[in-house]
Amino acid sequence: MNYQRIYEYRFAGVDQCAREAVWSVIAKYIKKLMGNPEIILDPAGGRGEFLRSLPEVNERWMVDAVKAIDDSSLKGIHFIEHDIRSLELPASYFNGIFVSNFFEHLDNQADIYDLLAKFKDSLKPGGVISVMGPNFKYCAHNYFDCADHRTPLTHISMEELLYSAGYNIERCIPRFLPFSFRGVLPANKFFTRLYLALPWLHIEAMPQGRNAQGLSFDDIIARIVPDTDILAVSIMFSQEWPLIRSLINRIRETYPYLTIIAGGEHITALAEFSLRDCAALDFCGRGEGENLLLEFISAKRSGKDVRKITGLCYRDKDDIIINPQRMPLGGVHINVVFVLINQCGDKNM
Ligand code: B12
Repeated sequence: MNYQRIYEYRFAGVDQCAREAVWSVIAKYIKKLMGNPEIILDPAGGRGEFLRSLPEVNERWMVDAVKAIDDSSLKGIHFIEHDIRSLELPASYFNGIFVSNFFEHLDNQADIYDLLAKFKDSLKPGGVISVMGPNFKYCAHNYFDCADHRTPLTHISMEELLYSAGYNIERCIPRFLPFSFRGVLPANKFFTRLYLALPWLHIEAMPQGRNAQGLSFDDIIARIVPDTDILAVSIMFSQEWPLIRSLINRIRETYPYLTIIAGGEHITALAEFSLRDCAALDFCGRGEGENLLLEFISAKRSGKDVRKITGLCYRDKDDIIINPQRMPLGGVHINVVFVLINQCGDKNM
């Protein structure tokens, strides 16, 4: 297949300057999502729009079977003209790999899996892969309008492939951008920035096809006052645990020294499991939290030992210690309900 002529035909009406302007916004957004990696590989770089938008990155590696741009545009980028599938990559080397619009071109899922496993070996421990591409779930009617698209992929099948190749899924955005460069909407830097800045347009997707609407993780984290020392998380329903676990992990990355304590019905039922399942979680509080949390905060703030607090669960090396549960508070619940009703009444009047 003559890819050169395919792309010439496909992008005939697309202004390359507008394309690059849009990429400059997307690239910075993605780099931040990936945790600002220092050494990045783009294994199917095309015209290099992603890496060329990130001159501040220490080391930029780009691979492509066809060299589509001249040497002067590739300044500062380590370019290798090769089919990525047969190229030997350095082991444990990259902090980040960004794969854009590539996997759908491979023959089948097995080939994608092999490549993902190969990328995993070339990532440093803690490295991040970010995969972007057309989502068959949302553009099935024109997915195969591209003559070089072979394998249908959705955000869910991509998650399965990534997970089976040994990655943990931190974040999935099923509709990252609403348009393609030859779609009906204009490829415009201003619209792209606006879209990415409006979190309520995004849907946070979780493993196994679950979606979570509302504030994105970034926006929740941005609302944490930077000098916070204790963060209390409430988890009522167990089906929310995978989402909240990812959020707690993300909060921990941003605030490594924050004390994180969780409570609620899920935690009361599964405190040990939750502590084992989420290394970023420091403490769990079982049962009613009113007095437990007060005792916990005052002990922490006055430098006292929190381990004796009734209802608290914590790690002790490899063990999880579950303190006895607290007695219920009794009448307080009635008062709480009464106050809530009053507040609702005031609001509605
Ligand atoms: C009201 C309620 C609902 C309402 C929720 C309305 C809302 N959004 O607030 C509705 C009807 C929508 C609902 C639906 C469901 N519910 Co319901 N629901 C309840 C119920 C009866 C009361 C929850 C409540 O508000 N309690 C009052 C508050 C103040 O208590 P609390 O949240 O537990 O918090 C206290 C402690 O847990 C602790 N605490 C809380 N957070 C924190 C944080 C920290 C750091 C600490 C230290 C302590 C702490 O202190 C608080 C004060 O004492 C509970 C049963 C119960 N008795 O608790 C079930 C319960 C929460 N529901 C349950 C279930 C299963 C469901 C459904 C899945 C049912 C279904 N099959 O559809 C759905 C799920 C809905 C969803 N969004 O996903 C289960 C959850 C079990 C689990 N492990 O997941 C419960 C526990 C009932 C049960 N025993 O089966 N539910």
